[in-house]
Amino acid sequence: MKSIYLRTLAIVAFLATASSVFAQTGGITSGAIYSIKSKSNSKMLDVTNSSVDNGAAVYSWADARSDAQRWIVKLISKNTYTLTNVGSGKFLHVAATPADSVSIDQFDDSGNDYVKWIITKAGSGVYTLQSAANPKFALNLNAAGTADGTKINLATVAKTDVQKWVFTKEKAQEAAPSLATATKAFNDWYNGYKIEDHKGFWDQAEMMETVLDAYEVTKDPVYKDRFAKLFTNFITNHKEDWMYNKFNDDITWAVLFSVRGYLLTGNKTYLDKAKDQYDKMYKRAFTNSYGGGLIWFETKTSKNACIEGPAAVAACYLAQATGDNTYWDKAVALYSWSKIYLLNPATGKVKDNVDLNKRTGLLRTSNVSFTYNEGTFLGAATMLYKYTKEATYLDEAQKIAQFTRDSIYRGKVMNNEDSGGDLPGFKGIFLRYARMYTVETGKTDLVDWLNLNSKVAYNNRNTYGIIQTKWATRTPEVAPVLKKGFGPSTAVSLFFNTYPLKK
Ligand code: 7K2
Repeated sequence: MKSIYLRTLAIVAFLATASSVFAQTGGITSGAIYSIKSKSNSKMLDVTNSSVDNGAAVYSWADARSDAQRWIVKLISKNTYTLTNVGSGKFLHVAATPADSVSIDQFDDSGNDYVKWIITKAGSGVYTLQSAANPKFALNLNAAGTADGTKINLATVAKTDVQKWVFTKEKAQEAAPSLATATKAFNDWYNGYKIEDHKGFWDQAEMMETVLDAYEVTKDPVYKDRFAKLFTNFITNHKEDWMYNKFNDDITWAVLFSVRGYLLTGNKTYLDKAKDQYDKMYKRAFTNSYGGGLIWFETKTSKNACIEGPAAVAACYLAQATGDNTYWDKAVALYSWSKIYLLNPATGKVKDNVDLNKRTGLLRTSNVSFTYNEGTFLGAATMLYKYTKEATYLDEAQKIAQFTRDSIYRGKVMNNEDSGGDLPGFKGIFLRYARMYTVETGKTDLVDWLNLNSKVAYNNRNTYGIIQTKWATRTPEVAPVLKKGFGPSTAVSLFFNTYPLKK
């Protein structure tokens, strides 16, 4: 999807034509894009967390080549300019009546002097910026800070390095979501975390699904080859028979990469594995307690959305792959049972699990909902709609999609599920089914929201190109290390599952 990139170019072209009547500050091309670096700490003038909101603070951060660190500099009158952030389209803005220590943020174009800056040359490529609202005050790096996140504010004009800014002209670059940004993010993640050396079970299974997502949308054989290696490694690490693992959900996540692997490549080895392990899992997991459904962990009593949802989806895929209609029966039964305890069809909320209250003997349903469960039920509803043509499934799929967007995130960028071993990887699972829902039903209600998530997440990458699972928070400058790639895989899933979607 090229539209955001083209929009940036269009803004640049528009701004470039508007200016030439006034005297320009030497070396500044009106309408061009610049990165702006503090001469004091060599870090970038950057919008906090790549926010697209009015009032977001501007601070100083390591150069990650993010569009949140690039500014379109436009001449307004003699030596006076506005600076528009490329990531957000908002203006560099004085947050209150100019005075010492007043904050700098971004805001809509007010047209007044609070968004205007007098730019003066202070050396080769080096400039000072005084506020047009009161030129006694200049753009200033607070307390000569060197840490990422050092505040930018106003201070009384002083000709020191904390008020000197190095301007570098930059070319427009692609914004996410696009194939190019997805590919870059994939490589930085996959190589940075050495995903092929990772020995995990369910987290590895879901990262393998992300590799399949990349293959499914690009058809690039490089991903097929990577998946083949990952599959071989998985068997080496976890043996041919996975039943030693008592988590029924773990088996099912691995069945998902196996059956999808078959459907996308035609490799029969993957299908044989999927069928064998699914059938064994189902046999040990199904019980009649609470009227049906699958037990999450062999020796526990709870029935969890994280097994019912994936098992319903896997059954749909197995039915498609084998032509054996009893898998459809299983999918319908698991979904129908889940509607009693876990999926609220009126709101689209998927609750985490149902369990026995050991004291009262009554059932107790947890009230918490996670993105991965919203995702697998979105997938199951979509696949069962396609199979049965019953509009109820479509209606429920739409409710689930909208619940996730509106009730969990209020239409904002997804910025949670960051703590604990498992949670950081959940959102990547949701995204795969968000694409399935959009492509298979033609419903476009998620598309704008997913594009927003992609753009902000990509602009929040660190200098290693890594994006942590909190997509609305700038990724700290920590070198990727082995075994922590699950959280950062979610942005890769986000990009590949979003860029093909059209409104
Ligand atoms: O309690 C379950 C589930 O209901 C809940 O949503 C999540 C998050 O935690 C577990 S599921 C995570 C498991 C995935 N399979 C392998 C296990 O190691 C892991 O606990 O609270």
